[in-house]
Amino acid sequence: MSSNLTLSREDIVRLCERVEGAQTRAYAIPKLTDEYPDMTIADGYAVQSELRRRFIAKGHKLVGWKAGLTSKAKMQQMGVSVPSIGFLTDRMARPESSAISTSDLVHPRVECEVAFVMKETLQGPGCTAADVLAATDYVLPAVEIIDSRFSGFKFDLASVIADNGSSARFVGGGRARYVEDLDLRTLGVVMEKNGEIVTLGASAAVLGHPAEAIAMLVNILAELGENLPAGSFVMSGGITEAIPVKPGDSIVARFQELGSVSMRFVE
Ligand code: OOG
Ligand code: MG
Repeated sequence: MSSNLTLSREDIVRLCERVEGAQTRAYAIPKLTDEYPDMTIADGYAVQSELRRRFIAKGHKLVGWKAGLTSKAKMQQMGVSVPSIGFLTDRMARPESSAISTSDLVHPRVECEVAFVMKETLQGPGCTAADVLAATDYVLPAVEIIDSRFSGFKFDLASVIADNGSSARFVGGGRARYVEDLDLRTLGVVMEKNGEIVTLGASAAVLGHPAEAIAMLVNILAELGENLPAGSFVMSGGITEAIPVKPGDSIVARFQELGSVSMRFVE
């Protein structure tokens, strides 16, 4: 990845500070490519890695990773064509059935995902879906609350990656299951907002099989010089499009075989 870097070290630090400000103080910023039109995906990951280092230096704990833009619905919604990854910290986790504040978010949206908890460390390149399934302790249903910090949802892949894939909050819940007891390609999911179905899908929407998305994530991590440690919590990517939420909304995501995950949003 480093071969396609166009940003200097000073630019990377500058953009990291810009993204960190938008994330921690919840304000929208223009997409980074307005100022750096030649920004590459490698540049995006350089900014994201700098952000990860800063959060860890401030005491945030890395709990796992997420794959993003792994379904056609999401790629179309976001106008991009390649998947991406982002990191997850303990500060982003919220308990099931809790009230989630929106005052510290910019444009919150919710999406249904299958989450994996790993029992063995995985190292790319060359990681396959079979390797992922063999290294998985269990899977559980999750809702990711993404929050693009870019104004007017105008962005491109390099900017989204620098913004850590819009990662903001996540909620795991439902019923944990062993992968050998499920067919992960055919799980139906339904998302309800305030009691009405707002979107639905099937887990095959994620690269044909959610384990494929985790394999892709492990192979991107290898390019960043990282592995996927045992014990990691990993989200495999939105199965459905992301649905906007505001204070007063309540969300229930119902997953076939995995139970449901719920939360409500407050000021
Ligand atoms: C990028 C985040 C993508 C997913 O699951 O596809 C993502 C965005 O839509 O802002 O988390
Ligand atoms: Mg997601």
